[in-house]
Formats: sequence, C-alpha cells, structure tokens
Amino acid sequence: MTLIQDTLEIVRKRNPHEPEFLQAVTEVLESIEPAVQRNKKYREGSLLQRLVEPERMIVFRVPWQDDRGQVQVHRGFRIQMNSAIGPYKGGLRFHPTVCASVLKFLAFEQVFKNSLTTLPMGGGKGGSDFDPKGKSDGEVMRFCQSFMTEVFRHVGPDTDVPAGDIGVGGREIGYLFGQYKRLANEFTGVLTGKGLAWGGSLIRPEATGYGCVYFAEEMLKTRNETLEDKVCAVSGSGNAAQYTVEKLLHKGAKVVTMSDSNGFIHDKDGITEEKLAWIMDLKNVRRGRIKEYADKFGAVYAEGKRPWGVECDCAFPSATQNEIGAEDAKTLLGNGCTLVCEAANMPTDPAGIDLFLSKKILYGPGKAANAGGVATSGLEMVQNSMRLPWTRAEVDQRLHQIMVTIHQNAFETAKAYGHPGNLVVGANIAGFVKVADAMLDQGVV
Ligand code: NDP
Ligand code: 2IT
Repeated sequence: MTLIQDTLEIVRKRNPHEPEFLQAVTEVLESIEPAVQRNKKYREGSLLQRLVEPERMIVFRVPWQDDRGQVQVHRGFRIQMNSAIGPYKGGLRFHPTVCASVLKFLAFEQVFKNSLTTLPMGGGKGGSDFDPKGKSDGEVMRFCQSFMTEVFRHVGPDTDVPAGDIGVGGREIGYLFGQYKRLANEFTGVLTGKGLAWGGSLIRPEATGYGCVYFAEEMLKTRNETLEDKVCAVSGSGNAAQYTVEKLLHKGAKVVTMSDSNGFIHDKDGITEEKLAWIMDLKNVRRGRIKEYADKFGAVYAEGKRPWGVECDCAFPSATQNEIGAEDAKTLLGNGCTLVCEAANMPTDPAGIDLFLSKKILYGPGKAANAGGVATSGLEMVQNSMRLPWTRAEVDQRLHQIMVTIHQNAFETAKAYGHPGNLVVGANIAGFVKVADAMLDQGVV
C-alpha cells in the first residue's frame, strides 16, 4: 500500500541514522495495513505521519561528580511519544548503548503496548548512556539526582510517569523519587516501581516476568497445551528474566539457561528455586556476573554466546533488542522449539519474526507479552491516586486478567483482519486502533 510505504519513506528520510526506530516503525506500519485499508479515516489527516513523530523529545546534559571528584558528563533523554489515551508512561534505561534511536523505538513500542493494557496510559521512554555497572551507590545517587534535576520539570503524575527498564531498578527509582520530591515539594506518584514503604505496588517487581508467563500459558491453551515439563531457555538475568524463571518454575516448567551480556549458563538439571534465589542475590545485591553460577553449581558456561543453541520447547528472550537473529531462529526451530514469548522489547529481528510466523509456532511479540510490567505500573498509579494499597493477591489477579485480555484481544483481532494466529498483526492493530481513534477524536494535535 503506497500510503504505508510513503510514510515509511518520510520516516527514513527524517531519521536516517536510527535503525532501531526504523525497525520498530516498519514492523508496526506494515502490519496495520489491513486496518488502514479497511478504514478510510485512518488514511486521512496525515494520521500515520503524526503517529510516527514524537510529540516532544527532551535531550539534556547530565553532569555529576564521581567518587574521585572528577566531573563526568552524560546525555539524558525523555521521549514523549504519544499522549492520546493518557499521560506519557514508560521506563528509563541507563545503558552505554542508549541513544535517540533506541529510546524512540522503545517509546514507539510503548504507545501500542500501553494501549493494549486496557489502562489509560500514553507512551514515552527515557534514559541515558550512563552505565551503572561498577559504580558505587553514591555515584549512582549523584547521577540520578542530576538526571532528575532536569527531568522533573517535564514529568508529573498527570503528565509523564517514568519507571524502570535496563539498568534502572528499585535503587535508581528511589534516588530519582527522592530528588523529585525535593524539587517539586510534592509526594505524588510521579514514578512507578517505587519501594513498598513509599507508594510502590506489590507485584510490580514480578510483573513483567509473571505477565509474560501468563501470556505464554494463554498461547499454549489455544493448542490444548500447558507449561508443565516444558524445557525452557531464558536469556538475561535481570528483572524481567528473574521473574519469568520464577513463574515458569511455579508452572512446573524446567528452565535450563540464563545469561548476561558476557555469556550464558546451561544447567541441564534445571534451575531450581534455591538456585534462582542465589542468582537474585548475585544480580540484585552483589551485582556479579552470571559466570559465577557455573562455578558455584557446576553448570556449563559459554562466554560471549546467547542461549538459543540449547535444545528447548519454549524460548523466553528477556535481555535486550535484536538478541534473536535469523540464524538463532533457524536453530531454535531446528531443535523443536514451538513457543517464543518475549519478555524483552523487540528481541527478535524482522527475519527471525518472519521465520517464526511462517512456521506457525506460538510467537508472542514483546508489546503484548511483556505488557504486564507497565500494566502493573498502571495499577500502582491507581493505588497512588486512591492513596490505598491493594494486597498481593488482588494485584496479581488483576495482572493475570489483563494478560488474558491482551491475548484474547490480539488473537481475535488477528482473526478479524484475516491473519489467524498472527499475534504480531493482532497486537499491532488492536493497539493502533484505540490510539488512532483517540487522536482522531482530539483533532489535529
Ligand atoms: P535489567 O537491567 O534488570 O536486566 C537486563 C539483563 O539483560 C541483564 O542480564 C543484562 O546483562 C542483559 N543485557 C542488557 N543489555 C544486553 C546486551 N546488549 N546484550 C546482552 N545482554 C544484555 O533490565 P530488565 O530485566 O528490566 O530488562 C530486560 C528487557 O526487558 C529489556 O528489553 C526491557 O526493555 C524489557 N522490559 C522490562 C520491563 C521492566 O519492567 N523492567 C517491562 C517490559 C519490558 P548485563 O547485566 O551483563 O548488562
Ligand atoms: O518496557 C516497559 O514496558 C517498561 N520498561 C516498563 C514501563 C513502566 O512504565 O512500567
């Protein structure tokens, strides 16, 4: 369709050095084509062009002093992509690879993901090329304070509500919140993923991983299968990966791999709850490397490699973008993998996605499968507004229901638009329609 291709051409020309952003936009625009073709209103008012241009991009200097007294300078960003259905909402990523392209892809994905959650949240993302690895708590605190000193004027509980992502966990959210409170002189739900004693929600730390496994269960149900005894390969060993593994164990699956940016471990006997508790301490407290697991428990460690060559029934990429390429996808399929469920954002590249879809395995794209994290952030916002915390069981039950609904919505939408079983088409169209209709209702803005 020329409108889609014309819009993509504009995006390419305007953002020539942003491969991740172009990748995310291309996937979404190409897969919403049936909805754009069927509905004239989506072809009018330059709607698609408005959708692919961020409402606002804030780029700023983040100077801070390290423990030796040296001043270091990083670049900070907040991308406010779309506020048609609610305040901007999305995480902050602190990682050396952070740049405009990465954050724009994440903010763009977030718009459709948040729409799928059923909650009123627009899409945004932010972060910095700062690397928290190897920094002292004091250094991380001074960086977070400097970051928030700029960002505080652009965020707020009804404006833009950041949260965590890679390199931003409970520690960083605490330092960011403390500085916001000083500057704004307000105690409000301006961030999610807060500590339980000061406005955080139970189940928010678990939500991305738990939600991803709930989503996998829904996919398996369509084929009368369960997770019990399934051999699972998980990548990553951070927040998303840890709670994906925890919930897989609750469901009776056998998890044989985890990884970090240096390599992966293969534990043929399976990662148990005790071993997982050790990993959580290693990663969240001691901040060590996954290699230490192999030394401790006698598992295999493969330096510089990803886990996709290990035989498995199900794969849960939970580390970062483009961690499954065409070759990895072929290997997974060749080894009999029949489910790929993405806890990470855009972990499979376009060629890998095409392979999974053409072989008709169960493929759960990130913006649907990992929406449990931001959905539970939305539940944290609800509790903050009410000034009333819910129990663990109440939040978990709501999270579960949201994941069931997202799957059902994506599944039914795929069928309605002539692509049964294709959750990429289903999730993208379902996410798009709600945002697009809201934009049309609100006029040319
Ligand atoms: P964490 O920082 O807690 O963990 C990230 C994990 O991924 C670490 O094991 C890290 O290894 C690994 N990793 C990061 N970058 C790379 C890389 N370039 N190559 C290989 N491994 C890498 O982050 P999260 O667990 O929160 O995030 C993981 C994924 O989940 C991301 O795609 C994120 O966007 C997505 N996500 C997170 C949500 C959340 O609520 N936290 C919600 C929805 C999605 P190392 O320690 O060596 O860097
Ligand atoms: O990618 C994501 O959805 C997140 N990092 C969570 C965002 C949030 O606002 O909870």
